[in-house]
Amino acid sequence: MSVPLNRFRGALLGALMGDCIGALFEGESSLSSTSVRAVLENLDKGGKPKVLTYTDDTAMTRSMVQSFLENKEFDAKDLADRFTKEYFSDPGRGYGAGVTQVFEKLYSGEYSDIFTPAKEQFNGKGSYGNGAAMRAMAIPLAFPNIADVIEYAKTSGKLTHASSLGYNGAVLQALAVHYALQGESRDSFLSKLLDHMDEIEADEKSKSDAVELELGEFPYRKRLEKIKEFLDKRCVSREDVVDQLGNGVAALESVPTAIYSFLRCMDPVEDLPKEFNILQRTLGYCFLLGGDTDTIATMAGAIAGAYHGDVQVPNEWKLRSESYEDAEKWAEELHQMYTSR
Ligand code: 8NA
Ligand code: MG
Ligand code: MG
Ligand code: MG
Repeated sequence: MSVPLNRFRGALLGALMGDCIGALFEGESSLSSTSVRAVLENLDKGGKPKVLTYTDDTAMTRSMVQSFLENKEFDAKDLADRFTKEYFSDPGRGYGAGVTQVFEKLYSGEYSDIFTPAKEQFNGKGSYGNGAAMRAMAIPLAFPNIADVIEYAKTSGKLTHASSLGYNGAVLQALAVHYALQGESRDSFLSKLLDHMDEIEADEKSKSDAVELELGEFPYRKRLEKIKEFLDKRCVSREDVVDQLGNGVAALESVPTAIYSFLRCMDPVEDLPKEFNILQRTLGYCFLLGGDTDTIATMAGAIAGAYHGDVQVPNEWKLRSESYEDAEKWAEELHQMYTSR
């Protein structure tokens, strides 16, 4: 399957802009559309751009990309080493409150199994945060085979997120980027994700983790069904989206929201400038939802960028995103690697 280079550039730049710009709004519970518009319009003003720094989302994605490009294959030990090294060289990127303990344990050298520190998180329950999902986009850009995408998303997720809610969120995000790269139509995109989650959430651990958290079985599939229901309605308020899909740091509260934002924003959105293209609209919509804006926007930006390509990347937004040159260079290298497989 040949995928054009512009989709790789779109995915990496979409994710980067979502993180860098989204970090300006992160943690705000109720954002007025006027204040979001004011910030976004300011980005377009030109002049000497103030660079917006990326956060943990991009820092971890960068480690994934560099590992794949250097090793030309998936290597979990190398990923664990890179995450740890990156965290200790630049700890101020806004990492989740729990995950830093994983890096400290890996750094200590006292663990012979690289997956054990993640298993010890949250009294042995493992993290269900969105930290595994926020970086998972790197996998479908390096590995075209769907079975590889699923396996590597799960395994790389388990390095930090041992709860199935955490790593299954990473699998879902990786699959969404995979199908967006293929340019799958809106309906078949969602039904493919539903079919996958039906299988992925059927194992005993997925079932018992979800039940223990009082979510019932197949929590991701249920949210994808809610997305379908929302898309079939003419008008769904952002309050309902936040209420039913979420906007929080849990993977279940953010990965489906990112997928919905991508699909929803193929149609016009009120409260955003009419001249916005679909990628800008998708990112803007994620910001308007509030909550974990950088992470939801980085995930939606990866999916929308993979789908629409870099023609929709606004230059002013790109120029303000830290290290966008790396994203452009890596897009070419990943594209070459992907195409040669
Ligand atoms: P994590 O593994 O520490 O999980 C994130 C948070 O989720 C934890 O700190 C807990 O509050 C909660 N959590 C996860 N699992 C459990 C559990 N089993 N029981 C109870 N609570 C749980 O880190 P992560 O890598 O998943 O975090 C990613 C998020 O952190 C991203 O949104 C990222 O942007 C960053 N973040 C930073 C800030 C900030 O202001 N610096 C704010 C929010 C999020
Ligand atoms: Mg972040
Ligand atoms: Mg942050
Ligand atoms: Mg975040």
